Amino acid sequence: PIRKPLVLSTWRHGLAANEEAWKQLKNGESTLDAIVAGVGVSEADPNVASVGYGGFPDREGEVTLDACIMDSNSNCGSVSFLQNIKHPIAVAKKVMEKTPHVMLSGEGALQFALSEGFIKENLLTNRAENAWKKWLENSKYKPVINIENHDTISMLALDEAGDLYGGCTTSGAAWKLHGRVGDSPIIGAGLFLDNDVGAAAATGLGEAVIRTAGSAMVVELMRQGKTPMEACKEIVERIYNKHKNHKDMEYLQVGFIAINKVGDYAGYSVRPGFNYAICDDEKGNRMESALSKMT
Ligand code: SD4
Repeated sequence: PIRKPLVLSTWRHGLAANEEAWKQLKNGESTLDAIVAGVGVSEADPNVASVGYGGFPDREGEVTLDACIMDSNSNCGSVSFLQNIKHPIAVAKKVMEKTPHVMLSGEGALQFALSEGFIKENLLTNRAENAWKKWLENSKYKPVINIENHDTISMLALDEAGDLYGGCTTSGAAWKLHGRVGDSPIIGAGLFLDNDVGAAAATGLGEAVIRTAGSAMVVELMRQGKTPMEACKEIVERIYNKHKNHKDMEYLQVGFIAINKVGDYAGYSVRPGFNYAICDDEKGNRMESALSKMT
């Protein structure tokens, strides 16, 4: 039997995101709206330091946001380098639905959001500002594994109709250069799905995911018959091999989640410490730990 509906989200804050998405699905909302509302919980949570409100800023002290969304017809929308808007995932959905484009960036993305009725807000919390000031004392860009390059919320859903949807949203790597865009708003890198095959999403050091077209590759391996676990593992191993002599290796962490059309799912990461939240009818909403390449 096909395990559906099924909602999978990265990291522990994925639990609250799944819970909201699940509620929306059971209320008969569209799967796309369920994803927007689900990851929107993390975006609005000041304690989640790498998504939306409360996200750690770049080295200039600016919170800049990346997000994207994709539906079962391969429609997609994305925003990158967006500032002062609490729910970039909702803006990404509008880009998909209301413009002839896939991606809007920076000031243009902000103007579009404002024209759609979004409100400009300060997203830098005292906690994030204090963390930034502390970072300024040494000002080294060396992300702390599983902390400063994690917390992106990526959510994948297989709905009652058997269709796949996905979204992800992040404030990106803490202390990045102003203007830096990660993998999360890039369709094929931070998120990809093909409704004939499966869906995949990434978290971790975006540079490494972009270099390897991570999520698109995971989906392509599933097309070739690999299970979500086999596909995630192979791409994580590829990323590890490509980076083992790379300057980024010192702080490299990447994790993928993936689901296929029958509701098999998996998570796999370069280093230990990655986990994800999974919600289905059989066992409810719970955390599972990903296997990893390194120990
Ligand atoms: C980025 N991939 O901007 C994001 C950060 C992240 O979990 O995933 N955090 O590189």
